[in-house]
Amino acid sequence: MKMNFAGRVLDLSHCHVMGILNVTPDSFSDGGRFNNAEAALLRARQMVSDGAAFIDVGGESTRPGAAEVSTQEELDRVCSVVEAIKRELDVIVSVDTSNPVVMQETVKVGAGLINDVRALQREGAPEMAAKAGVPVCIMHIQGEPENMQDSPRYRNVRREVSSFLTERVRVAEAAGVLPEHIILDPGFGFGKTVEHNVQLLANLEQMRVLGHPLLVGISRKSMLGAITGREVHERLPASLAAATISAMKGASILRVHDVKETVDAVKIVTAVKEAM
Ligand code: 7PJ
Repeated sequence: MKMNFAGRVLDLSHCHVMGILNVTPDSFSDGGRFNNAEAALLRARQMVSDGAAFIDVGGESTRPGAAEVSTQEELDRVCSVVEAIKRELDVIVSVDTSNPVVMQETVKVGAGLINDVRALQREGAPEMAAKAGVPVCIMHIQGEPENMQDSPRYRNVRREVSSFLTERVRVAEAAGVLPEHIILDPGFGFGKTVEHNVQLLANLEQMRVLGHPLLVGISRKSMLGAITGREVHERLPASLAAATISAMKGASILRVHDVKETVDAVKIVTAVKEAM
């Protein structure tokens, strides 16, 4: 299961770690400390030396209730950082965006993966993802980031997440996205209660029947806080447990804040899986 990320080929039958690099002024778990290119590069360098295969650069906060950001603002936050990372580091740069203009401009400067938490639902996004010619992560979301946690509701969360993703894959492919460029993500915390999230994690292996590699983003999320009673900066053990479960159940990419620790957990999973 190999995938080509703008020239860098990765075997997604093994699990890889994606480090989160927020370049928003208000990112909740790194406090927006990395909002200039130099500081962002410093953080990226550390994550690469800790073993990250991807750096996910995000210029739009998608936490519940966050304000919308203009195209120009998002471009200003993200482009120079993507460019700087590509110039200096040997890593795949992923860009966390739903904006087709940001997709286009960041791929031009070297981004190798489009990570869209809105599953290419914005006008022109499927066509732009196709034109960009790089892999794309399609994530499940119920509602919009602004209102998604108001009252998440499902009759059968597993079935509804799967059918949403199947439909978005159909739309992406109809616009010209290659099937071998599609990664899927159940979207932990995006329009889901704690119970919904636990259901999805418990049955993650079932999502592999959709036939695409899986990406999981669960690091420090509120469901882990709800279960353990821990504040966001005390969620490393819970995050590692969730990462380990995800990797055991077949996730190909783990999107995390704590790269070094997660890389160790993944090494254990990979060794155990090879002996199974
Ligand atoms: C995710 C993401 C996720 C993907 C965020 C946070 C919220 N992208 N971007 N999957 N979450 N693909 O990190 O807590 O779960 S932002």
